Amino acid sequence: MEKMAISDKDTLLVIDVQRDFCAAGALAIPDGDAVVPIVNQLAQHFRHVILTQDWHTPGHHSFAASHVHRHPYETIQAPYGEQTLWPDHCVQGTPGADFHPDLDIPHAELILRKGFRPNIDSYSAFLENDKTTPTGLAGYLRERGFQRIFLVGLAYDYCVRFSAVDAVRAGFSAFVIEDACRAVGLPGSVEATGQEFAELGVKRIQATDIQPCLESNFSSAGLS
Ligand code: VGL
Ligand code: ZN
Repeated sequence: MEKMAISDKDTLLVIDVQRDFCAAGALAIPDGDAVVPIVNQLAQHFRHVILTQDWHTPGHHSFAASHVHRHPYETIQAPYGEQTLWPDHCVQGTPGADFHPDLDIPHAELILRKGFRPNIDSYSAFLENDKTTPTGLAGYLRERGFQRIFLVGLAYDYCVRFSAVDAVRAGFSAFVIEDACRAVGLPGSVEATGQEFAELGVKRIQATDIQPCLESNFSSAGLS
């Protein structure tokens, strides 16, 4: 495919590149750390970058330990529908909730926190898992005039998936840069992600499909 030139109307949405999703983290995603250099490099080609941060209260409803006789990766019926249970992770203000120490995107313009309501999880950067509570991101993106959203980060089959799908539903074009993502990989989760992307028109691309921006390094000091 012809390389895609990135414009001022595009934004890179970096999903949950946090310690707890990387090696030795509480919810370590296989090979999760591998996205960091790829994301750092990609971010050089985008003037506009947004980071998301999974940001749970202690004892969050999505934690298996918050429910009696429940184990991580089981599914429960929440008032808003099915909810997978996870190990305690990304608790507000803890080291595990920090961004990966090697993530290097000083020009990121917004850090959007999600999953901070004790009784609702939020995989998507747009809508919480009840599918109705907005995070405000769609309004932010619209107000700033962004049209195309490029997604990278963790995890491909959860937060990247739900964010990409909701981006399209909110009227944006969504491009998931697949080699800049890694998956949790629960049974069927990656296959379901590909299927849903195809159904909804989320496009799947590779980092090499992005036209390198030759004119400037956006993270360098002095950029207006
Ligand atoms: C995520 C499970 C629980 C993710 C967040 O970032 O994909 N997955 N919380
Ligand atoms: Zn979470």
